[in-house]
Amino acid sequence: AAQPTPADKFSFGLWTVGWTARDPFGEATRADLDPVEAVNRLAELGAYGITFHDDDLIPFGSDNTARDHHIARFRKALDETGLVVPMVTTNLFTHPVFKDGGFTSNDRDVRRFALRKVLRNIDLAAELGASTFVMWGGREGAEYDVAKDIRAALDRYREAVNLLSQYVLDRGYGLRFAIEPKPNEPRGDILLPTVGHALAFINELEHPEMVGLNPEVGHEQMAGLNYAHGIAQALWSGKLFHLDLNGQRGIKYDQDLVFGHGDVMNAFALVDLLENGGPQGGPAYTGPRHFDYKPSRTEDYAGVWASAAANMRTYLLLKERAAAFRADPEVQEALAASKVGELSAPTLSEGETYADLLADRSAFEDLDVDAVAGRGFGFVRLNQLALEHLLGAR
Ligand code: 3MF
Ligand code: MG
Ligand code: MG
Ligand code: MG
Repeated sequence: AAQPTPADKFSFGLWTVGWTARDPFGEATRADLDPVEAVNRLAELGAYGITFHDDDLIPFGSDNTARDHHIARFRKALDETGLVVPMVTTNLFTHPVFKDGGFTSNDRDVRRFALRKVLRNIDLAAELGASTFVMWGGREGAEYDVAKDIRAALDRYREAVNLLSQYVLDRGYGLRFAIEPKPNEPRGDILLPTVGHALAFINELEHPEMVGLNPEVGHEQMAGLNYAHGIAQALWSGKLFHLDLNGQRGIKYDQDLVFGHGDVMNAFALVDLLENGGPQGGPAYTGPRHFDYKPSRTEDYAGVWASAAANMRTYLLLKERAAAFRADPEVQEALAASKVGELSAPTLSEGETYADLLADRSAFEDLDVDAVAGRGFGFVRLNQLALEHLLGAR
C-alpha cells in the first residue's frame, strides 16, 4: 500500500532532486543532475509528474537552438516514461538582475524584462500541457523599510498578474496561476508573506477566478502558522490550486526537509484533510501531491533517490493511518463526544431570524451558563487517539 503509483499523483520539482546542495556557507556536495535522468528516476520510483522553473531546464541565457534542444530531449523523456508536467514556474530570483525583485523591482527595466521572461515561459507551460503556473516571488520584498514603497510594489505586482492573466485568456491557454506565499528568505521580508495575505491580494485582481494559491508546508511554519489551517482556509475560499509538501522544524531558515520530517502530527492532519476532508468524506483536493523539498547536503545520489521515495512513502503511510483513524469506532465516538460534527450545524435554525433568537429565552435568559461552561470537550483524548493511529499503535 505504501508503494507509489502514478494514480497517487505525486510530482516533484526538477530543482528538488536536482539541488546540488550549494548553500550560503558551502559549495555544492553533488554533481549536476541531467533533467532526463531526473525524469527517468522519478518515473521508476512511481511518480506521476515533474515540474520546473524555466532555468532548471534551459540554462539562463541559452540561445534558441540550445533552448529547443533542451526542451526536445526533456519531452522525449516524458513521452518515454509517461511522466507529465502538471505545473511550470519561472525563476525570477537567481540571476543578479533580480536582486531587487522581478515584478516589483524599483528598476522599471527589470520589471519589463521579468514580464517578458514569464510570458515566454507561459507559452512553454501551455505547450507542455501544464494546468497550473506557480508564482513564488522570492525576491519581491525588501530589507529596508525606507527603500521600498510597499503600496507601489503591490500596485506593480497586481499590474503584472493582471497582464499575465489577460495574456492567458487571449491565447486561450488552459492555465491558472497559483501564488506561493513565503514570509522571508531570500529577502528580509517578502511581499504576500502568508496564505492570508495572498488571498487578500487575489481579491484585488482583474481576474481573481484565474488566480489561487500554492501554499508550502515550511513557508507557513516559518511564520509560526499552522499549515493544515492555511490549507483549510484556501480550500474554503476555493483557492487551493496546487501545493508544496515538505518538512520544517520551527521558525528558522527554510529547511525543505522530506515531507513528514518536521511536524508529523500536522502532516497527519493535513493528509487527513486532503484525503478525507471532502464532501461525504472523500478527497478535499484532487490535484498533484507536489513535493518541494531539498535532499540534505549530506546525501549522495543514492540518498537523493531514497529521499525522493521517502516523501511518497510518508504520504501514503499517513494516508493509510488517516483512513484507519476515520474507520475506528472509538474515534467516531470520540469525535461525537467532542462535538466536532456539531460545528457544521448552522447556529440559527432554518428560517430563524435574529428576532427569533432574541425571543428565545433558552438561548440566554434561561440558559444555565455555568452548567454549559462546566462541560468538557474531550479534545485531548481525541488527539491521543490520532497520535496512537499515527504511531501504528491501534
Ligand atoms: C522557495 C520555494 C520555491 C518555489 C518555486 C516554485 C525554489 O522557498 O519554495 O522553490 O516553490 O519557485 O515556483
Ligand atoms: Mg520553499
Ligand atoms: Mg521551503
Ligand atoms: Mg515551494
